[in-house]
Amino acid sequence: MSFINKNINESYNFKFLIYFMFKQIFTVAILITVLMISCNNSTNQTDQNTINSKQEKWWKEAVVYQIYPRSFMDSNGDGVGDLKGLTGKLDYVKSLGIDIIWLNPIYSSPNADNGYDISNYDDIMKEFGTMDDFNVMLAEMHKRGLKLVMDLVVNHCSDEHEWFKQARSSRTNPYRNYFHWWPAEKGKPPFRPGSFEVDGSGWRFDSLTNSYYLHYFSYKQPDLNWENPKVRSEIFAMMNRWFKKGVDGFRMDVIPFIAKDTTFPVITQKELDKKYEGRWDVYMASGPGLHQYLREMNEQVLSKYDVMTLAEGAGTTKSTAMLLVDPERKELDMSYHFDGVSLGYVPGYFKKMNPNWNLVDFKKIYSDWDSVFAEKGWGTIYLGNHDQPRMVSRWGNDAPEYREASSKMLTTFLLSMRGTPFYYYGDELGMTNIKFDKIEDYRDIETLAEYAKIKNAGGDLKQFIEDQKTGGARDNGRTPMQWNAEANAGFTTGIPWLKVNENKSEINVEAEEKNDNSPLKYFKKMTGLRKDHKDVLVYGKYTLLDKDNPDVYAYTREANGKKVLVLLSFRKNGGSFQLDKMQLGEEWINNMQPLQVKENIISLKPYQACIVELKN
Ligand code: TEU
Ligand code: CA
Repeated sequence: MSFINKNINESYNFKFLIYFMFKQIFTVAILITVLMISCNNSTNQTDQNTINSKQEKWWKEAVVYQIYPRSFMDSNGDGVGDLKGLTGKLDYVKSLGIDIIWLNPIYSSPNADNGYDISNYDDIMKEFGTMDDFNVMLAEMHKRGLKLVMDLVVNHCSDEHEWFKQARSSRTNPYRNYFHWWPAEKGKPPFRPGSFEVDGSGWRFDSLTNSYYLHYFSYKQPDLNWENPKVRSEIFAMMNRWFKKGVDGFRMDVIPFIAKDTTFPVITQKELDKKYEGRWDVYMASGPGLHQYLREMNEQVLSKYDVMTLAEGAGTTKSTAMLLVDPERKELDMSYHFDGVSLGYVPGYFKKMNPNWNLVDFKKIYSDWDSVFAEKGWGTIYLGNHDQPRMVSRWGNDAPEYREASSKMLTTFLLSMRGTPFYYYGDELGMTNIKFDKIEDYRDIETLAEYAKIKNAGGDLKQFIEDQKTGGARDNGRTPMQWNAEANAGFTTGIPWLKVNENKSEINVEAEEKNDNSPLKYFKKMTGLRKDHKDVLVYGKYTLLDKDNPDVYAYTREANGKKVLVLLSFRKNGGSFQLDKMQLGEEWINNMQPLQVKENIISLKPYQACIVELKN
């Protein structure tokens, strides 16, 4: 019995031992598994976090092509570009390798400021066509996989908009409060600048109701009162209507200007200098309501669609830009700054460009802005648009021997930086400033107003005309697209609304399609490269190298163990770059082969640009 018992006991003990061992192993295994899962989870969590903050989005990977519709293609010979004309050119646009078209305003407008003065947000400008033309155009874009971003101009409308006609009719009209008024019995309103006005004032006296109204731009562009909830809901409803039609986003004109201090305090120059670096655009914008308005907009409109939004960042700075685009704040997606395009102006003159602008400062601006969005948010990059002269004339060199090289170099820059590139129509051809010799050739309200100001002050008008040739005159960037070498560059059979550049005989789509070395072909290569290497060229980390080099802009982009060196000569004397321990690998692109390397020094030819892989 005992034996049996013993046996039983022993066998019991043995079984227990086995059971115990298994249990231990099992527990340890479970513990390890649990630990592993939790570890894994936490790495997943961090990965998730970094992915979240750098979340991939179609609008981050896109190249945006900006079209100034007035100047792209005229279909009916009235000298003004139109929607039908544009629709007919969509195969060309698609062939560029771009993804999104941003169209300047095409809504009904009396055109005091070429569509930035809207008289009806729900209709198409007569000169541009009809709503049917719009529907066809949008369908044709979508058919080709192109998205459409419209311009949203809601800081102001036109004085010919029904809202303003009503508002000005009497002080008790229900629309009165859609705008900002200053009753004349209170005396003159405190100074606010009005761009595009010869007297420089942002207030205009309206005798009908013995009041002044506010207009940050011309008197034909009265500012809307965003403090009025009715204004906000009208605008949100209008945006919803356009999104329901299928548009893919909005570029928001001077959006920080919608919120301002409407007690209109007097500000001294000293205060302006001290608190706002002397910048009116900062002082007049980004008022307390701004982020509330944008969050409402996001909630009531933007969050309902997969769309892209871009703040034209007038009045924002590096420290306030993130407030607009931090994804967690649920406002907008991207913004664009003016620091880059404001560089090099001679103080005290209207957009007079210093020909010896400083490349070191240029690099610092773009590098600092890259770091603003390094962890979250997303930036943009551009060198030209409808408010700027042509990029090759301003930042490159439009002399015949350097024009092609320097425009390719600038294209390399724009398409190899982090941030969504905004590329202006015609820059792919290397189109240049038109450099008008007489004021009669200009059409732009801004240039005409500045000219009149100088004339009234008895200033140097000749000098002004000279300065506008390289500096800022906006019409330099608005001349008709150069399709071929024929009369009016194939843009119109009539008289173009703005003169066509004489250099159309060499600089045009037809000629550049035939030439494998043209800026046009180069642009297509660059859009392809950005797509093929989106990990590095879109999302990759950016690092500035050799920051004090006065001639060369050098940086690396890297991701997932891959790293490239971007070298850009911004000067007609070329420039050099010290490789140190860097080992060059495969060349991705080069606007002027070969790359000269001797004893670890790369010598760049004038305006040479290349992207080359680094082995270490
Ligand atoms: O421009 C905004 C702006 O800040 C302008 O003052 C711009 O800096 C100016 O054109 C530079 O000379 C936007 C539009 O892009 C512009 O075309 C409009 O004229 C303006 O708003 C008013 O809507
Ligand atoms: Ca037309």
